[in-house]
Amino acid sequence: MRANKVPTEEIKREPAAFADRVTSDGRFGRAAEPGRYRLVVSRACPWAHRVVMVRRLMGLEDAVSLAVADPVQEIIEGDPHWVFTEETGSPGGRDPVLGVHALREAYLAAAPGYDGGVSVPALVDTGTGHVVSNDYDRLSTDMAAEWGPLARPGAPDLYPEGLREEIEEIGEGVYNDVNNGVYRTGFAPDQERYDAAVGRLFARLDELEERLSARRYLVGDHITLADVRLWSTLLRFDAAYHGLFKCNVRKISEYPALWAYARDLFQTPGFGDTANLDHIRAHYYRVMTGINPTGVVAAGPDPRGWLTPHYREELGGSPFGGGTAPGPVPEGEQVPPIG
Ligand SMILES: N[C@@H](CCC(=O)N[C@@H](CS)C(=O)NCC(=O)O)C(=O)O
Repeated sequence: MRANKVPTEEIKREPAAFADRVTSDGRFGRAAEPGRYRLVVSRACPWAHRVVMVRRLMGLEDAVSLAVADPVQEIIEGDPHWVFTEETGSPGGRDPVLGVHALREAYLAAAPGYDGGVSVPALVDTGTGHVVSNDYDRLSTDMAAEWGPLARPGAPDLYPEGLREEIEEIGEGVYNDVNNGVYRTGFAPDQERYDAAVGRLFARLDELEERLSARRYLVGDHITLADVRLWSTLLRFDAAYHGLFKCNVRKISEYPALWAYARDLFQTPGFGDTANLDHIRAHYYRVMTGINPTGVVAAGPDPRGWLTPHYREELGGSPFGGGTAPGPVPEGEQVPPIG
């Protein structure tokens, strides 16, 4: 998909080009030595956001550092590219640790001549400057389940062994119809494919609405990866997908249970304190000129709705199970508060 081109075919996603696995014991080749890896993200990107949330929920901030790209990609050789800029906190327009302006430099360092997509999230080895993984799903599950010894005391079990099957089963429908469904809807090349995608999206949201009417979290009775995966799309829905992607049968704020669930998580440490709605709006509306040629950014909705009471405690469950909430967001990683 090229965000700045008018879509002519259905969106296709390729397998991740770099998929080295990093675990605390290094059993797949790379060990998660503290300070060795840098996670490059955009606050706008829902796939990167999952890894940002897992990193924070697990307390891996000291183990793996964070580089935040400008939400508005720069056009380099005709394609939008993630870059570091002064405006978004990178002095001289370079990431201070990796020394690069464009993320693609780390891709090219790892694979000279590489001409595939350059995406976030990307895990970069600070020793070599090489990207080692842009596999967002593996990065989030591995950080949740394989970085244990580096995690904070009280970190939740986001991927409990006994619930993995259910998490993956829910995740498949959420991925196809919601996470990727909003992109299939927004980049539909014709009416027929739009109708199919938008129909599946709202059928799945209706089903999730019912499920979440009776239970606080998607699987089990505390936060799991299933919630992280769904929430990153819910956060962006009314601000970007509803208007720009024509996902406008309903807003999330018109679904009583889904909206209360989304607010509950927003107000839980690890979720809302990693959310930047300005970056989200700027990225989607300004970069996706194939479907928004003027690049004009929509103003709404009023973000203060995220802070209203949700009353979801009444359903039972507790966000961190036997664990505890993460502490304050580290200096330099704060997002602008709402309101
Ligand atoms: N690369 C992954 C997902 C990550 C992703 O799509 N990231 C977007 C931002 S939300 C990106 O970096 N796109 C730039 C590109 O692929 O050229 C996939 O397609 O499965």
